[in-house]
Amino acid sequence: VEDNRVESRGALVVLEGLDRSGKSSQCSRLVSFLERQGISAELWRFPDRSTNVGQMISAYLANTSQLDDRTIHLLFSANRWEKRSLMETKLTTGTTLIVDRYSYSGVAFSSAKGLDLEWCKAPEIGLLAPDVVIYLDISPEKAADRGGYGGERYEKLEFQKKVAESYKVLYDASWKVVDAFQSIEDVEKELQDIVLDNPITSL
Ligand code: DGP
Ligand code: NA
Ligand code: NA
Repeated sequence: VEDNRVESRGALVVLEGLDRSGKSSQCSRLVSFLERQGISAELWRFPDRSTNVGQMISAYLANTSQLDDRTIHLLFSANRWEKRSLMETKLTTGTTLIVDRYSYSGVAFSSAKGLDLEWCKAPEIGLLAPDVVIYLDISPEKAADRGGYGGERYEKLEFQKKVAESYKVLYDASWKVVDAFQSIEDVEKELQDIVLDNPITSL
């Protein structure tokens, strides 16, 4: 049997949302689903704590190091930049990337601290543009009720409220918004439909 599939690039699919919106588990479910469909897919996440820059970010989030707001902003951005070329290689060789947080987190979390929005966006310019942005929508109160805030720096209701406001400012009509307060299975199904509806990952 001849394999007639055209060698095509993968899609860059980004999931965004508040802490405890369910992003991480939905990202892994989505990758498994795509693999079952015969689509080459990988789960990526930012911050990628495995690099030297990522370890600085991790220490900052754990409150074991203190950094100036602009300094940590640029480190988060650098963490995406250091992965850019590998990301591009994966996409051009046909692997779809499901990415748990990206530039929107960078801008939403830092502007929630009061940093200027345009200043926050600047270091993100030139990173690869997502094909699909999915926002897992949950109110800060409901996310907090889920429990399991791990005690990292940003995992506090008052701050998450500000992040939610920042995401509203960043929102644009191309985003797919999914109600993250549904059952895990319902969210999962919506994500599958969104990704299969995209021209790059459609079968
Ligand atoms: P996570 O590993 O997805 O739980 O992310 C760790 C925390 O860091 C989480 O509270 C979200 C936040 N975060 C993720 N990306 C960025 C970023 O680029 N900038 C800032 N300031 N915070 C970020
Ligand atoms: Na977190
Ligand atoms: Na992340």
